Parts: sequence; C-alpha cells; structure tokens
Amino acid sequence: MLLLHLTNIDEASWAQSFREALAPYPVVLRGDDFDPADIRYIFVWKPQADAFEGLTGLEVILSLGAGVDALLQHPNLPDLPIVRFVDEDLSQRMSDYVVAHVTMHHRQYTRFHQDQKARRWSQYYPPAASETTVGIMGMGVLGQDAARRLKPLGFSLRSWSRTPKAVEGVESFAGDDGFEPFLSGTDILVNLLPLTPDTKGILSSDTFAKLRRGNFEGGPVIINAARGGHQREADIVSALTDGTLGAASLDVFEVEPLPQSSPLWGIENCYITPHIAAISNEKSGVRYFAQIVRDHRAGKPLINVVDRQRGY
Ligand code: NDP
Ligand code: OXD
Repeated sequence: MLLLHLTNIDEASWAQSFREALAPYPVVLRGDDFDPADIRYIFVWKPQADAFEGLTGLEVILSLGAGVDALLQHPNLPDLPIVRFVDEDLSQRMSDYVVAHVTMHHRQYTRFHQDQKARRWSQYYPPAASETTVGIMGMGVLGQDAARRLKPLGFSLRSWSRTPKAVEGVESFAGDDGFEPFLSGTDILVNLLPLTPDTKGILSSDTFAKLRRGNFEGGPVIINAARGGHQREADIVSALTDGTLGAASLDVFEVEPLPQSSPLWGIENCYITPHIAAISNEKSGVRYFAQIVRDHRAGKPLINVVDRQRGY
C-alpha cells in the first residue's frame, strides 16, 4: 500500500493520479481507513513529526523533493532507503530558470534598466557570451542539464563538484583545492549544490570576494536556485550595496516565505522569485514514482537512492 503525506500540496489530486497509474495497487491518504502496518511506501513532502508512526511494514520512502536536506533532518526518520525525484521535466524547468537569469545578467539588464528609468541614452556593448564565464557549483543532474543548455549559447563554462567531472566543453574543478581556482575565473556563479553541512553558507562574503573582477561590467553575479541555507543573506545585502556583486538572482531564502522585513526586497539589483525555479510536476512525478513502486514490487533495484552519509 502507498501512503501520501504531502504538506501544502494538492494531496487528493496526486492520490487520484497515483491510483490511476498503479491500479489495482492500493493508494491512501492520511484521513483514510487503513492499517498503518500495511503501508510499504510513503510519498512525502515536508512530513510532520508523526508521519512515520506505526508504519512497521514500511520499505521505501519516496521524496517529492529533489533536495532531501529537510527530510534528512526529520526527527523520526526511519533507517530505510530514500528515493528522491530525478526527472527530465524538473531539469528542464530548472534550466529554464538558469538560462533566463544568466542571459539577463550577461546582457546587463540591471544597467540598462537603470538607464531607462533615468531616461539616459548610454551605449555600452555587453561582452560576447564566449567572453563571459558561467561557473556552476554542483554538477549533478541539474548542474549538468544547465551546462548542456548553456553550451549552445556560447558561454565559457566551468563547474565545481565534490569529484571531478568530464563533460565536454566544461572545465571541471573539484573539492576544496579546486574552489578558489574555480571562483577566480567565474563571472556569473550559479549554485545548484545540495544543502549539506559542507555546503551550508557557501554563498558568503569570502566566496564573493574570490570571484573574478574586472571582466564583467558592474561586478560578478550570483544565481542561487538551490537552497536558502547556502546563502548568508546579510553578506549578500552588503555585497550588492558595496559593489562586490553586480547583481543577484535568488529563488530560495534562509527563511521562506522571505519575511516582509528582509532588506533584499528593496535592493534594485536583487532579483527575487518565491522558490519556483523548478516545481515538481504531478504528471511526470506520478509517472516516475509509480514506476519506482512497480519495479520495486517486481524485485528490481531502486534508483536515485539518497546517500545518507554524503547527505544528498
Ligand atoms: P545531485 O545530487 O544530482 O548533484 C549534486 C552535485 O553537487 C554533485 O555534482 C555533487 O558532487 C555536488 N556536491 C555535493 N556536495 C559537494 C561539496 N561539498 N563540494 C562540491 N560539490 C558538491 O543534485 P541535483 O542536481 O538533482 O539537485 C541539486 C539541488 O537543487 C537539490 O539538492 C535541491 O536543493 C535544489 N533544487 C532546487 C529547486 C528549486 O525549485 N529551487 C528544485 C529542485 C532542486 P559529486 O557529483 O562529486 O557527488
Ligand atoms: C526540490 C525543490 O528540492 O522543489 O525539489 O526545492
């Protein structure tokens, strides 16, 4: 039996789609009449503290989120495999966000928008894409998809990950030793890392100061579409105001929703979206997780299982 436990999401609609995809396999919601011991799979998003209570026959946890940082902090998380969401549609949506913001900053949107507001005709020619280096932190499923879609636009690309990557047309940097060399040639920094104890607060004054300066009019830019815990917002406020950064695109925040009192709202070269860079789509989500359940019932190995030791 599959149990859905989704917070702030249309659970009933997902349950109906799962029922259609998995029939005759039973699918239940929290309020339904069922024996918790019969649950083999639980599909979760922001599960409450008692989410796993009584699920003595549980075999697999299915995470609607691609990022599992919050789930791994759950106080009563059973020691069972966690399958996270990995999906072409999700990758495409994330890359749409990344490409939109990279190209916007590359074409100096902030500067020209300021000129327009001031009714100022001031010609300036942005550098060619090939003269602009986009550095992607996190070269996993989403980072590699973003690189693949940025490449035909002509940007110089580099990546930073835990282990080195061989991706054609992308210069690879890895580990602590590779971090500074990676930053020192980066004009637009894109964060697609998972949030772990090692990556917490990585978007800090220290990091911003190491980005390449002088190549990109207005200063280097950051784009964070991963997790709010990666960024030190006080450092971003300072860097955007004192010119260390030319601009920032932020989809995620230390506290979500971003409080009304945050100074980030009022900073002109800060581009805020409310954690919508890549929303998990019901149709492709149900297709993916229904296949996981079917394969597991048939004795096939699970895919995209979270490594709890690494934290992603
Ligand atoms: P993956 O697990 O596929 O990739 C993670 C990448 O980060 C890997 O390349 C990994 O290196 C690298 N990495 C991890 N730890 C370190 C470290 N300490 N130092 C350097 N590199 C490191 O994740 P996804 O690409 O699927 O997703 C990334 C994140 O995007 C998610 O965790 C989630 O937080 C966020 N996300 C945000 C969404 C939004 O709407 N804003 C939507 C979906 C996801 P290696 O390859 O060597 O292991
Ligand atoms: C995710 C997210 O991790 O939506 O999937 O942030």
